[in-house]
Amino acid sequence: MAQKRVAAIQDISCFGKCSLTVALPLLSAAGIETAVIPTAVLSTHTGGFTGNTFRDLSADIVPIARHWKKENITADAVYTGYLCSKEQIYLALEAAKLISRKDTLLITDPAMADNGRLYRGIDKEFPEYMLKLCAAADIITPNVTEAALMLGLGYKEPPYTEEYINTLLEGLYTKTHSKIVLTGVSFENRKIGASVFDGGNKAYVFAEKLDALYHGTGDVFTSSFIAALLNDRSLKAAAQIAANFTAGCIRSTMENCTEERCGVSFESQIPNLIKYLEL
Ligand code: PXL
Repeated sequence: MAQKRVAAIQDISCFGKCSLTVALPLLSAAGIETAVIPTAVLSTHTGGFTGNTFRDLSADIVPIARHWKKENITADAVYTGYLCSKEQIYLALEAAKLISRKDTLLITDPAMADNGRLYRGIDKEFPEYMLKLCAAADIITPNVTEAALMLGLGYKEPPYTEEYINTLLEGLYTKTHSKIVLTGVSFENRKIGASVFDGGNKAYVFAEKLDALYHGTGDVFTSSFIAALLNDRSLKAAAQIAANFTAGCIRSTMENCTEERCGVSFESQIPNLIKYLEL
Protein backbone atom coordinates (compact mmCIF):
# COMPACT_ATOMS: atom_id res chain seq x y z
CA MET A 1 0.00 0.00 0.00
CA ALA A 2 1.35 3.44 -0.92
CA GLN A 3 2.35 5.49 2.08
CA LYS A 4 -0.13 8.25 2.84
CA ARG A 5 0.92 11.86 3.25
CA VAL A 6 -0.67 14.55 5.41
CA ALA A 7 0.21 18.23 5.10
CA ALA A 8 -0.21 19.85 8.51
CA ILE A 9 -0.71 23.62 8.55
CA GLN A 10 -0.22 24.70 12.17
CA ASP A 11 2.12 26.56 14.50
CA ILE A 12 5.17 25.26 16.31
CA SER A 13 4.82 25.91 20.03
CA CYS A 14 8.35 25.19 21.21
CA PHE A 15 7.22 24.09 24.67
CA GLY A 16 3.84 22.80 25.78
CA LYS A 17 2.94 19.96 23.43
CA CYS A 18 0.25 21.08 21.03
CA SER A 19 -0.27 21.63 17.30
CA LEU A 20 2.74 20.41 15.25
CA THR A 21 4.65 18.92 18.19
CA VAL A 22 1.65 16.61 18.67
CA ALA A 23 0.60 16.06 15.04
CA LEU A 24 4.09 15.15 13.82
CA PRO A 25 4.92 12.36 16.28
CA LEU A 26 1.43 10.82 16.27
CA LEU A 27 0.95 10.77 12.51
CA SER A 28 4.51 9.57 11.95
CA ALA A 29 4.03 6.77 14.49
CA ALA A 30 0.93 5.74 12.53
CA GLY A 31 3.04 5.34 9.39
CA ILE A 32 1.88 8.54 7.74
CA GLU A 33 4.34 10.93 6.16
CA THR A 34 3.76 14.34 7.69
CA ALA A 35 4.79 17.37 5.68
CA VAL A 36 4.45 20.66 7.54
CA ILE A 37 3.65 24.25 6.78
CA PRO A 38 4.54 26.06 10.02
CA THR A 39 2.38 29.14 10.50
CA ALA A 40 4.32 30.66 13.41
CA VAL A 41 6.94 29.81 16.01
CA LEU A 42 6.02 30.57 19.63
CA SER A 43 8.21 29.94 22.67
CA THR A 44 5.18 28.31 24.35
CA HIS A 45 1.48 27.99 23.55
CA THR A 46 -0.74 30.77 24.88
CA GLY A 47 -2.58 28.80 27.57
CA GLY A 48 -1.19 29.26 31.06
CA PHE A 49 2.01 31.05 30.01
CA THR A 50 2.47 34.78 29.55
CA GLY A 51 5.00 36.76 27.52
CA ASN A 52 5.59 34.10 24.87
CA THR A 53 7.65 34.99 21.80
CA PHE A 54 5.78 34.99 18.49
CA ARG A 55 7.41 34.76 15.07
CA ASP A 56 4.70 35.14 12.46
CA LEU A 57 5.33 32.99 9.37
CA SER A 58 2.19 34.10 7.52
CA ALA A 59 4.28 35.36 4.59
CA ASP A 60 5.67 31.84 4.02
CA ILE A 61 2.43 29.83 4.03
CA VAL A 62 1.38 30.29 0.39
CA PRO A 63 4.93 30.38 -1.06
CA ILE A 64 5.68 26.98 0.56
CA ALA A 65 2.53 25.54 -1.00
CA ARG A 66 3.33 27.16 -4.35
CA HIS A 67 6.78 25.60 -4.34
CA TRP A 68 5.28 22.18 -3.52
CA LYS A 69 2.81 22.55 -6.37
CA LYS A 70 5.65 23.31 -8.76
CA GLU A 71 7.41 20.16 -7.55
CA ASN A 72 4.18 18.11 -7.87
CA ILE A 73 4.02 17.55 -4.12
CA THR A 74 0.44 16.85 -3.04
CA ALA A 75 -1.16 15.26 0.03
CA ASP A 76 -3.85 12.71 0.86
CA ALA A 77 -5.11 15.06 3.55
CA VAL A 78 -4.50 18.64 4.55
CA TYR A 79 -4.84 19.13 8.31
CA THR A 80 -5.39 22.65 9.61
CA GLY A 81 -5.40 23.35 13.33
CA TYR A 82 -4.71 26.42 15.45
CA LEU A 83 -4.29 29.49 13.23
CA CYS A 84 -2.93 32.75 14.54
CA SER A 85 -5.03 35.37 12.75
CA LYS A 86 -7.99 35.87 10.44
CA GLU A 87 -5.52 36.41 7.61
CA GLN A 88 -3.97 32.98 8.30
CA ILE A 89 -7.39 31.39 7.81
CA TYR A 90 -7.43 32.65 4.21
CA LEU A 91 -3.78 31.77 3.67
CA ALA A 92 -4.26 28.23 4.99
CA LEU A 93 -7.21 27.72 2.63
CA GLU A 94 -5.24 29.04 -0.33
CA ALA A 95 -2.30 26.77 0.54
CA ALA A 96 -4.64 23.79 0.94
CA LYS A 97 -6.11 24.39 -2.52
CA LEU A 98 -2.65 24.61 -4.09
CA ILE A 99 -1.53 21.22 -2.75
CA SER A 100 -4.81 19.34 -3.06
CA ARG A 101 -5.69 16.73 -5.65
CA LYS A 102 -9.33 15.93 -6.42
CA ASP A 103 -9.30 13.20 -3.73
CA THR A 104 -7.45 15.19 -1.03
CA LEU A 105 -9.38 15.57 2.21
CA LEU A 106 -9.37 18.91 3.97
CA ILE A 107 -9.65 18.25 7.69
CA THR A 108 -10.09 21.34 9.84
CA ASP A 109 -9.82 21.47 13.59
CA PRO A 110 -11.11 24.98 14.40
CA ALA A 111 -8.80 25.08 17.43
CA MET A 112 -9.58 28.45 19.02
CA ALA A 113 -11.47 27.90 22.28
CA ASP A 114 -12.26 25.50 25.08
CA ASN A 115 -14.31 25.38 28.28
CA GLY A 116 -16.57 28.20 27.10
CA ARG A 117 -13.76 30.66 26.28
CA LEU A 118 -11.67 31.77 23.31
CA TYR A 119 -7.93 31.21 23.72
CA ARG A 120 -5.88 34.22 24.83
CA GLY A 121 -5.27 36.68 21.99
CA ILE A 122 -8.10 35.46 19.76
CA ASP A 123 -10.73 38.08 19.05
CA LYS A 124 -14.49 37.80 19.11
CA GLU A 125 -14.94 37.83 15.32
CA PHE A 126 -12.50 34.97 14.76
CA PRO A 127 -15.14 32.15 14.95
CA GLU A 128 -17.09 33.76 12.07
CA TYR A 129 -14.00 33.50 9.86
CA MET A 130 -13.16 30.01 11.06
CA LEU A 131 -16.67 28.95 10.02
CA LYS A 132 -15.72 29.83 6.42
CA LEU A 133 -12.73 27.48 6.54
CA CYS A 134 -14.98 24.81 8.08
CA ALA A 135 -17.39 25.26 5.16
CA ALA A 136 -14.54 24.50 2.74
CA ALA A 137 -13.46 21.40 4.72
CA ASP A 138 -14.54 17.80 4.20
CA ILE A 139 -14.34 16.97 7.89
CA ILE A 140 -14.30 19.28 10.92
CA THR A 141 -13.44 18.44 14.53
CA PRO A 142 -14.72 21.27 16.75
CA ASN A 143 -15.18 20.91 20.48
CA VAL A 144 -18.49 21.98 22.02
CA THR A 145 -17.24 25.51 22.80
CA GLU A 146 -15.99 26.05 19.23
CA ALA A 147 -19.23 24.72 17.75
CA ALA A 148 -21.31 27.02 19.97
CA LEU A 149 -19.16 30.06 19.15
CA MET A 150 -19.29 29.44 15.40
CA LEU A 151 -23.08 29.25 15.62
CA GLY A 152 -23.36 32.29 17.89
CA LEU A 153 -25.03 30.14 20.54
CA GLY A 154 -24.50 30.18 24.29
CA TYR A 155 -22.02 27.72 25.75
CA LYS A 156 -23.37 25.16 28.18
CA GLU A 157 -21.49 23.20 30.82
CA PRO A 158 -21.52 19.40 30.61
CA PRO A 159 -23.33 17.09 31.08
CA TYR A 160 -25.22 18.02 27.93
CA THR A 161 -28.65 17.08 26.71
CA GLU A 162 -28.95 15.20 23.44
CA GLU A 163 -31.09 18.10 22.22
CA TYR A 164 -28.23 20.62 22.73
CA ILE A 165 -25.73 18.36 20.93
CA ASN A 166 -28.19 17.85 18.05
CA THR A 167 -28.66 21.62 17.78
CA LEU A 168 -24.88 22.04 17.43
CA LEU A 169 -24.50 19.19 14.92
CA GLU A 170 -27.41 20.22 12.76
CA GLY A 171 -26.57 23.93 12.97
CA LEU A 172 -23.00 23.32 11.89
CA TYR A 173 -24.02 20.92 9.14
CA THR A 174 -26.44 23.47 7.71
CA LYS A 175 -23.68 26.09 7.63
CA THR A 176 -20.78 23.92 6.42
CA HIS A 177 -22.04 20.72 4.77
CA SER A 178 -18.92 19.11 6.22
CA LYS A 179 -18.77 15.86 8.12
CA ILE A 180 -18.62 16.71 11.80
CA VAL A 181 -16.77 15.05 14.66
CA LEU A 182 -17.88 17.05 17.68
CA THR A 183 -15.57 16.48 20.65
CA GLY A 184 -16.06 16.89 24.39
CA VAL A 185 -19.55 15.38 24.27
CA SER A 186 -20.66 14.12 27.66
CA PHE A 187 -24.14 13.07 28.76
CA GLU A 188 -23.09 11.74 32.17
CA ASN A 189 -20.24 12.21 34.62
CA ARG A 190 -18.17 9.14 33.89
CA LYS A 191 -17.97 9.19 30.09
CA ILE A 192 -16.83 11.68 27.47
CA GLY A 193 -16.37 11.32 23.75
CA ALA A 194 -17.49 12.57 20.38
CA SER A 195 -20.56 12.64 18.20
CA VAL A 196 -20.12 11.97 14.54
CA PHE A 197 -22.54 13.38 11.97
CA ASP A 198 -22.22 12.95 8.22
CA GLY A 199 -25.41 14.81 7.39
CA GLY A 200 -27.40 11.57 7.51
CA ASN A 201 -26.57 9.43 10.50
CA LYS A 202 -25.49 10.45 13.97
CA ALA A 203 -23.27 8.19 16.06
CA TYR A 204 -21.61 8.53 19.44
CA VAL A 205 -18.33 7.20 20.78
CA PHE A 206 -17.28 7.39 24.41
CA ALA A 207 -14.31 6.70 26.65
CA GLU A 208 -13.57 7.12 30.34
CA LYS A 209 -13.96 10.70 31.63
CA LEU A 210 -11.07 11.68 33.89
CA ASP A 211 -11.05 14.52 36.33
CA ALA A 212 -8.30 16.59 34.69
CA LEU A 213 -7.92 19.25 32.01
CA TYR A 214 -4.83 19.53 29.86
CA HIS A 215 -3.88 21.84 27.09
CA GLY A 216 -3.55 20.23 23.65
CA THR A 217 -6.07 17.46 24.29
CA GLY A 218 -7.95 18.47 21.15
CA ASP A 219 -4.75 18.20 19.11
CA VAL A 220 -4.15 14.69 20.46
CA PHE A 221 -7.72 13.75 19.56
CA THR A 222 -7.67 15.15 16.02
CA SER A 223 -4.17 13.87 15.22
CA SER A 224 -5.01 10.33 16.38
CA PHE A 225 -8.37 10.57 14.56
CA ILE A 226 -6.59 11.44 11.30
CA ALA A 227 -4.04 8.68 11.96
CA ALA A 228 -6.92 6.18 12.13
CA LEU A 229 -8.90 7.64 9.23
CA LEU A 230 -5.89 7.43 6.90
CA ASN A 231 -5.37 3.86 8.07
CA ASP A 232 -8.72 3.12 6.45
CA ARG A 233 -11.01 3.34 9.47
CA SER A 234 -14.54 4.73 9.12
CA LEU A 235 -15.36 8.12 10.62
CA LYS A 236 -16.96 6.47 13.65
CA ALA A 237 -14.22 3.86 14.14
CA ALA A 238 -11.54 6.56 13.85
CA ALA A 239 -13.36 8.73 16.41
CA GLN A 240 -13.57 5.75 18.81
CA ILE A 241 -9.83 5.10 18.47
CA ALA A 242 -9.13 8.81 19.07
CA ALA A 243 -11.40 8.86 22.15
CA ASN A 244 -9.73 5.77 23.66
CA PHE A 245 -6.24 7.01 22.86
CA THR A 246 -6.92 10.51 24.25
CA ALA A 247 -8.33 9.07 27.49
CA GLY A 248 -5.21 6.91 27.87
CA CYS A 249 -3.00 9.96 27.32
CA ILE A 250 -4.88 11.97 29.95
CA ARG A 251 -4.57 9.09 32.44
CA SER A 252 -0.83 8.93 31.85
CA THR A 253 -0.49 12.74 32.14
CA MET A 254 -2.16 12.66 35.57
CA GLU A 255 0.77 10.55 36.79
CA ASN A 256 3.31 13.09 35.48
CA CYS A 257 1.96 16.59 35.78
CA THR A 258 -1.08 18.22 37.31
CA GLU A 259 -0.71 21.55 35.54
CA GLU A 260 -3.02 22.15 32.59
CA ARG A 261 -0.31 24.01 30.69
CA CYS A 262 2.11 21.02 30.53
CA GLY A 263 0.17 19.48 27.69
CA VAL A 264 -0.64 15.81 27.30
CA SER A 265 1.90 13.04 27.98
CA PHE A 266 1.11 11.12 24.83
CA GLU A 267 4.57 9.60 24.40
CA SER A 268 4.11 6.54 26.61
CA GLN A 269 0.77 5.84 24.88
CA ILE A 270 2.10 5.66 21.31
CA PRO A 271 2.37 1.84 21.51
CA ASN A 272 -1.37 1.75 22.25
CA LEU A 273 -2.13 3.86 19.18
CA ILE A 274 -0.15 1.43 17.07
CA LYS A 275 -2.03 -1.45 18.70
CA TYR A 276 -5.44 0.14 18.02
CA LEU A 277 -4.40 0.63 14.40
CA GLU A 278 -3.13 -2.98 14.15
CA LEU A 279 0.10 -1.78 12.56
O1 PXL B 1 -3.89 23.49 20.56
C1 PXL B 1 -4.22 24.71 20.71
C2 PXL B 1 -3.12 25.70 20.55
C3 PXL B 1 -2.16 25.57 19.56
N1 PXL B 1 -1.18 26.46 19.39
C4 PXL B 1 -1.10 27.54 20.19
C5 PXL B 1 -2.01 27.74 21.20
C6 PXL B 1 -3.06 26.82 21.38
C7 PXL B 1 -4.06 27.04 22.41
O2 PXL B 1 -4.04 27.97 23.17
O3 PXL B 1 -1.90 28.80 22.01
C8 PXL B 1 -0.01 28.54 19.97
